[in-house]
Amino acid sequence: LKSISVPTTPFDDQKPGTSGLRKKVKVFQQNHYTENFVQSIFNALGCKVKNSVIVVGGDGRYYLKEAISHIIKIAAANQVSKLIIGQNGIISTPAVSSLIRSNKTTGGIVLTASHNPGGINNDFGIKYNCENGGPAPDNVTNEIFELSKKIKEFKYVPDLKTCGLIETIGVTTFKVDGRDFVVEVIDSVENYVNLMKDIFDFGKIKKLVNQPFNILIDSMHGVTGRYVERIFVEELGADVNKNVTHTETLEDFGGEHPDPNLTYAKSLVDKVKADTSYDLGAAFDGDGDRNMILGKNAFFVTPSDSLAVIANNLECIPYFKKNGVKGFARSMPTAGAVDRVAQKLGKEFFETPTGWKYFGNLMDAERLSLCGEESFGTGSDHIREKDGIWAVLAWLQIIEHKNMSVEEILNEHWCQYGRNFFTRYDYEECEGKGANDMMATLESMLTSSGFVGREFSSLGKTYKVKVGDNFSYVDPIDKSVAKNQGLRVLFEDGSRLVFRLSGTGSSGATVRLYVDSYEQSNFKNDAQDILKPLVNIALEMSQLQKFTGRDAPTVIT
Ligand code: VG1
Ligand code: CO
Repeated sequence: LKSISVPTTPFDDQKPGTSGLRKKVKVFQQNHYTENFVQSIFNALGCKVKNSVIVVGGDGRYYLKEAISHIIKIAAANQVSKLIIGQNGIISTPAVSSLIRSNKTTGGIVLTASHNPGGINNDFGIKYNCENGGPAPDNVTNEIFELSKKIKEFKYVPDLKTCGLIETIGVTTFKVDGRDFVVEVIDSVENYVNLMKDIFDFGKIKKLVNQPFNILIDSMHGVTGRYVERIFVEELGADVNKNVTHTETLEDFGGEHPDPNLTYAKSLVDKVKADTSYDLGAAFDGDGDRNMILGKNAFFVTPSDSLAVIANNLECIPYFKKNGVKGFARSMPTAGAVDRVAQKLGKEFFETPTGWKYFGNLMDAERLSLCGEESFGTGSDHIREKDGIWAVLAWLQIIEHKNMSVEEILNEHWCQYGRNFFTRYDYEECEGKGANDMMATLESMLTSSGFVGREFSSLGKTYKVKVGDNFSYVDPIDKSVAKNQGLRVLFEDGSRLVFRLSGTGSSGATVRLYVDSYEQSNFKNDAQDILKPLVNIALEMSQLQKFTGRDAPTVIT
């Protein structure tokens, strides 16, 4: 086979966001759009591409196969020596991370738009992960963007037949320009299942699941279906009819948002509420890196609390017994429950910008073992992505060890540490200008003299401003700086308001408002009630309704 060079013209909108390039499928389907971006990734890798090995996999959404076909033909022409591809192109995001690490590959290409809807009218995404298994850091994604704006040609092997190539497990070798080019199609789950067996005590979890401790695991028609069937049903003995649901991966996720929260995973919430025999409910997003944990009666565990509880109970998980526990971290908008655990256990603690890529350096430097985000992300240094199934297994291991219910574990935790009440309001797909103007106006107010010390009141509660800023982060390892990571208002009693614009949306602007406060009593109160005064203050301070025209959020978590 012979490679050719195809002349092309650049697109100006290929800037990767919080987690890769995410756009509507129809954008990726434009002539040369996908090819340009993939070639820009290889151009950014430079001399690392020749003889490289790259993992390729995605969450099963619409356009996956076409994208992989382009990737194969472009990789072959760029002298990549081998692609490791999941059967039918399917690999969860955490499993890609694991495969990169266990095969010591050059990197991986993850094809997902995560929790965004799929299908011909919805979203697709391409993300590059580096040799540590984590999302490429800002300097790499910036380089990819710069190159994408200047691209003049991409390399391609038009005659390489990709039809049927990734359907069966096995190795195919092609001769391209006189060199060997290998496509290895692998079982999507095996490597990941083995990793989980190394981390957890499956024997004990199996005993719990057969006790019977009744679980309901919802894959939301995303990529995790096959992982759930293999791990929970085959390995841990769960009942395929009673304990798992929506395990068939669909190109459009059944027409829903594959996002595990109280709004989009409502069918799980309703089922666990209606059937009180369920002791734990869990759901994952499209690509399998997010998780939601529910207890009996759909008792909701906030991701910020989930992280803190796992941090407080790591000793019952064999992986941490063996490797020890280094530091903890959370993203800035995540509520500070884990901070208190870190303090009590004498562990180093880090507060990073939103997005998993900021945890990788700390893990590689062996300063971080466990981290999480308020957006239903939890994970550890076993890989370099957040990991939904891992989080559920961690919870089951803890429940087995403590012999307590989910709610009892939370109550015990709050009694010991106090409770961080947290909520996030999302205003999805606002008009861009209004959202940007709101942020700019708010920023100038927050950073003006006289803002610190100002008092804001609502519903009989008054809060005094301690800090107002735009969060920036200096990576402790490589000293790189990430600026403009979210507007923060910190009050003297420890309560916080955070405003950010999403970096994963594919159209318009999504405003995220994060609100949290810390209480040492009234643990059983409803978070929405407790936080109402702060929410009112946030809306007033930002003039959100005036700028965006929205009088209510699209999602509350
Ligand atoms: C969102 C979340 C962030 C998460 C990111 C990727 O980003 O807020 O915490 O890391 O999605 O998650 P943003 O910029 O839209 O707020 V996923 O599950 O894509 O991998
Ligand atoms: Co995801």
